Amino acid sequence: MSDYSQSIVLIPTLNERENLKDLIPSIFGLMPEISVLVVDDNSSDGTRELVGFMKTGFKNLFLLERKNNFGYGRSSIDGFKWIFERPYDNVVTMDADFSHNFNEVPALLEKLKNSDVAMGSRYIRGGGVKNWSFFRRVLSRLANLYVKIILGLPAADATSGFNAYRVTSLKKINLDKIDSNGYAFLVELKYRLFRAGSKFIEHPILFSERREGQSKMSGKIIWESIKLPWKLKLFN
Ligand SMILES: Nc1nc2c(ncn2[C@@H]2O[C@H](COP(=O)(O)OP(=O)(O)O)[C@@H](O)[C@H]2O)c(=O)[nH]1
Ligand SMILES: [Mg+2]
Repeated sequence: MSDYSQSIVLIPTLNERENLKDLIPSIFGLMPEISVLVVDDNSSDGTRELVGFMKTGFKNLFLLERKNNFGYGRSSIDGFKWIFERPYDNVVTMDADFSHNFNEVPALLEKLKNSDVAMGSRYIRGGGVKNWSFFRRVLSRLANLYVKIILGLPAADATSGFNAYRVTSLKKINLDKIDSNGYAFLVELKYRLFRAGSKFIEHPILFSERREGQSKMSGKIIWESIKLPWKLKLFN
């Protein structure tokens, strides 16, 4: 049995009550010693109230309530900073909507023993995508091809958000320099980690369409991803 007490799962949320009510007990059911940090951006569906209520039953469940400057990337950064102040060695980032299979968290943490960043990847052997719309499949493939050509990152799936990081490697980069927020945030974070000398490993994951609620994907998020690789290449 692995010891998960030094590991924490970071879940950014925006209106994910219906998913979290099943996801949180599932994570603790699989890894009772692990911690979970939900970073919520003013959800209006009772996500915070649910987590507040569940905290009474799960002593390693934490809630970071953000008040302004909303976004996936900024929530992740605030979550990392919260984690830096506490005695954790490993962070796993995942979505709340069951697109990322919590059963893979132990495998990602296992791979982190031989790396600094273990990336969940849909686009290596054994990985894949299930029940996703044609539009989202094409968009995801194009985004990865585009990033690969411009930045040359050693990652088949640079926009994946299901990853394990060593806290020491995250501490080496200046998180305050990152200002991208959607998918671009994931690319920028990996790029900066790579440039700081982090060792990457990929782990195959099967990504599936969200269970409940709505995607927050938008034209603004896509546009930001188109600009980002050039910004990183030309100005960093
Ligand atoms: N804190 C926070 N979380 C967000 C925000 N936008 C999306 N999320 C969360 O990030 C994860 C992925 O978002 P999702 O809408 O599923 O994007 P998709 O999978 O690309 O369609 C989910 O857990 C969302 O609740 C945001 O602005 N703030
Ligand atoms: Mg999703």
